[in-house]
Amino acid sequence: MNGPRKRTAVRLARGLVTAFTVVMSVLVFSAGPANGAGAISARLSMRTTATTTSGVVSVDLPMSQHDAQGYINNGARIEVRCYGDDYFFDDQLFPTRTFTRTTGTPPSQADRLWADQYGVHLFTDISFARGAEYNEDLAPDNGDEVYCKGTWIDGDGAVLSAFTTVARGTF
Ligand SMILES: [Ca+2]
Ligand SMILES: [Ca+2]
Ligand SMILES: [Ca+2]
Repeated sequence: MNGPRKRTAVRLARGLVTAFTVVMSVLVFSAGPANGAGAISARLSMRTTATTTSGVVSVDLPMSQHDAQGYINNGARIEVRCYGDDYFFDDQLFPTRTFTRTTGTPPSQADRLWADQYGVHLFTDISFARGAEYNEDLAPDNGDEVYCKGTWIDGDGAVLSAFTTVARGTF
């Protein structure tokens, strides 16, 4: 190989090394925590039949599907607590429910914790007999006010929480 062509080849090789280094840097950066959980939202809808009251709670954390699946695989969980809204003290209506990657495996359809292109999602339908746990004000003509809190705890212990709005009815 003569002089100029050899220098061109060396420049090309250096260029390839530089390009490879840049790509590796981007990959390492995107694998870090910068793109993880930063926001959380929670919603509640109450449904009643003559005999049953159920609280349908959903919790969402927007992030990439890659991060969402990574968090779930590494032990992230979502805890759901529901409260009766009162003037002085909002008592918790039933023990804390915890949802993990094993939640919602068949045959359960009522509880699902999953990752998709929009982030991490929880859906759960928590039912009790009507007049039982969700009946937080006991006088016969007292309606009930229920809200829930969704708490995200990732595998490293980082916590994010969100409250739902208050649902009102005779639960
Ligand atoms: Ca109340
Ligand atoms: Ca109450
Ligand atoms: Ca009541």
